[in-house]
Amino acid sequence: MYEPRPDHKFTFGLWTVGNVGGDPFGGPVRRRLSPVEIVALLAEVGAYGVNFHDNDLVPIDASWAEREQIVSEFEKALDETGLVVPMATTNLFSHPAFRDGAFTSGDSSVRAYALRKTMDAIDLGVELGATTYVFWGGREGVETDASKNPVVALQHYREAMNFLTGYVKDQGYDLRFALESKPNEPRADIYLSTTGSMLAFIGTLDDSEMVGVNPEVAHEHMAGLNFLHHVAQAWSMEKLFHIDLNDQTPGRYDQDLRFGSVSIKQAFFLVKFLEDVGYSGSRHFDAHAYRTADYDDVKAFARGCMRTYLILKEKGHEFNVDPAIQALLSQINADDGPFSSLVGAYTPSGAQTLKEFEFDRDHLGAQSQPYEELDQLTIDLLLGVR
Ligand code: GLT
Ligand code: MN
Ligand code: MN
Repeated sequence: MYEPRPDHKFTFGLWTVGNVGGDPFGGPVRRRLSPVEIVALLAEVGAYGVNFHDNDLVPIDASWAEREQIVSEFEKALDETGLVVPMATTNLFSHPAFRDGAFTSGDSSVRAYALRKTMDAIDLGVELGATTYVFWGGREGVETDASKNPVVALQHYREAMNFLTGYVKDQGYDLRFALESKPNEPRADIYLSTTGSMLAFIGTLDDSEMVGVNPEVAHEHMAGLNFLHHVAQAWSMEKLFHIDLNDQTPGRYDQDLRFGSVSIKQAFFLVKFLEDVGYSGSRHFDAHAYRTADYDDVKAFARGCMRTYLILKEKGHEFNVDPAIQALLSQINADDGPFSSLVGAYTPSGAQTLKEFEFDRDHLGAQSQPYEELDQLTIDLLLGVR
């Protein structure tokens, strides 16, 4: 019942199950797997697709001949397993050249190299089938605001996006961009720190119809924000092009934990939302296993991400057909008041009616809602006692 299938669109990055368990206080604890080995691992656990940064697949110093060899071996592994590549992205954060930003660097040579690296990586992603291209600007930020004018930095960011949508159109690629925000880490402060900031920024781009967002659970949680609300805003603006699922305790370092392993209730409402609205894109798990894991446990981690999603999907269905929950929701959302037709679109007569009406605010303030009862029913359902 909770077995992953291709139509569930579960994907992982090469960097996720391939994470070798290093952290700022200790080195790798797992052997580095080759991209072909990672494809085999993902096929074994039942994933649909695999995503990558350019340098997860092709080392930054590889020759063209080496690139061609790597790509052909990777394609063979994809053919043999049936895995697909729905998304690709660029590593614009590891090399010291990007230590003070890539697209927002004050140095036009760094910005030029970032564009060149991204064009090459877009070519690579498209060659392997990607139709979504993620931009996570991990180094696009500051430690001190003495260093840069944030208006100028954002203008450079905008120019880079405009340049790159121009490139994609010129090449005739079927590719959309998905911008991913994060409040901090690795920079002290990263520009465009929330999904809402990204949505506003997209509206200022030349080819804004080609650009949406890739919200990540952990990144809104790090900022102590409600992830579902950001996803819902993106969805309502038709900008939810991709999503990164994982988990995170608010206020801590970037944990990238197994999906649903910390915030079950938030994960439940997120999955229910994605399923209820009919989101049809990838469910990408941008997470990694604990440092204590070996590769058997990494498989348990990957299976766990997908299993929890499918359990929560089932719970969402149960919520939608639960008679007691639905009766409460009908009661809560019933709007039989005389104003329901008046408060939508502005009309002069509607405005006049509102201005003349004697509102009984004490009566309005005396209306209570059974949200405690509703929430406890939700908890009972999630804990499996309904
Ligand atoms: C990195 C980051 C993620 C991004 C990846 C794409 S790389 O792991 O923490 O949130 O989605 O660049
Ligand atoms: Mn993250
Ligand atoms: Mn991510």
